[in-house]
Amino acid sequence: MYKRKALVKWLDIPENRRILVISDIHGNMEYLRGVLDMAGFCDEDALIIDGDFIEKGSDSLGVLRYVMELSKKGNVHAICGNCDDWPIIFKADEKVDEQLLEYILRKKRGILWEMCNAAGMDPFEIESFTACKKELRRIFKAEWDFLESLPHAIETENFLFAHSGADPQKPLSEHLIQDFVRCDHLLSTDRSFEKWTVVGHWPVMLYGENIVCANPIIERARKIISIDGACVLKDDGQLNCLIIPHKYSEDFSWVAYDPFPEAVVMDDQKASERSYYIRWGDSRVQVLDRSEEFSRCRHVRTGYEMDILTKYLFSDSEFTDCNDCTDYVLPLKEGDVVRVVEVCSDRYFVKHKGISGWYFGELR
Ligand SMILES: [Mn+2]
Repeated sequence: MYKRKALVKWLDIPENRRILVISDIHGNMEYLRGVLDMAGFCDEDALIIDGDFIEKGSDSLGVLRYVMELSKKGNVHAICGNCDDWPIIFKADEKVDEQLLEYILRKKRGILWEMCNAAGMDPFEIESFTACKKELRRIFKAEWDFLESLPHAIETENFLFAHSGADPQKPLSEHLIQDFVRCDHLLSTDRSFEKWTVVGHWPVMLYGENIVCANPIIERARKIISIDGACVLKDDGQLNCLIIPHKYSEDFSWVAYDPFPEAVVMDDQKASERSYYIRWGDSRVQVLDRSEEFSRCRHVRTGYEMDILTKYLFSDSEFTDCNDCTDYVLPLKEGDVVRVVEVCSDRYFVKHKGISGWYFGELR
């Protein structure tokens, strides 16, 4: 499905314009508006939407239309991610259509689910998705045309923007779509680039073994900037916006949006000496002692023991998967400003400068 030739667009950005880069919005309008606001986005900026702006969240259609609206002014440029490549369904046969309908009914969200509902169709009443998709193609012509027109990478003098990566051994003109949208954990590969390569796709906290950090990772030696803060995907995720002062600058900064309330730390706290981050895909735990608020659990693969919020356990069984979690106790000083993700009876789960962890003191 991704073995087609990719579309690479050369972009002339006027000098002295800021370049803002956001990736993996995943249908979350609140985070998108929030981060644009924080960045002070205006018509004088160039804005790159680095793929995966729809799907997974609850407002794919809203975000798609908002990005389309922004794109009309000529300074906003969206790129196709693996979650935006839906026009491919019009090349699929009836067998695939059946699987698509199953997918829609199972997820109960995403662009197709939302389009069906917006068109007044009850997805559960659909008999043939083959007929349905033809209807959707007709009703949402502008949206489909826009998705179909998206490039898979944008190149400038010093930058390459692509959803997940690129192959430095290959000329850009020979890249397939999969080279740009399906390059998982780029930072774990040995790739390095001549031009700054800005990607999303792989939530940045997944590069951490023991500590959960949602901030962009800038690897100067390899010229890779990885910015996916896992908005929608992780409860404590954030939407990052990379700020490049102008097209020849390497003086990068960023802002991040999440909706968590701010509070001020009242007691000093030392970092825990050890910690672990249990994440999706490797989250099987054995529950050793279950109680109402927290349960003592052993991570099956590593044997690491920690307390996990009982509501983060996916089932009542002794062996279960769980939501992403960590036992890291943050180093904090009185007066530090934190963002409060979870309020518990004797502790808080907070974020401090993008890093998630526990705080056992008082907040004001
Ligand atoms: Mn992706």
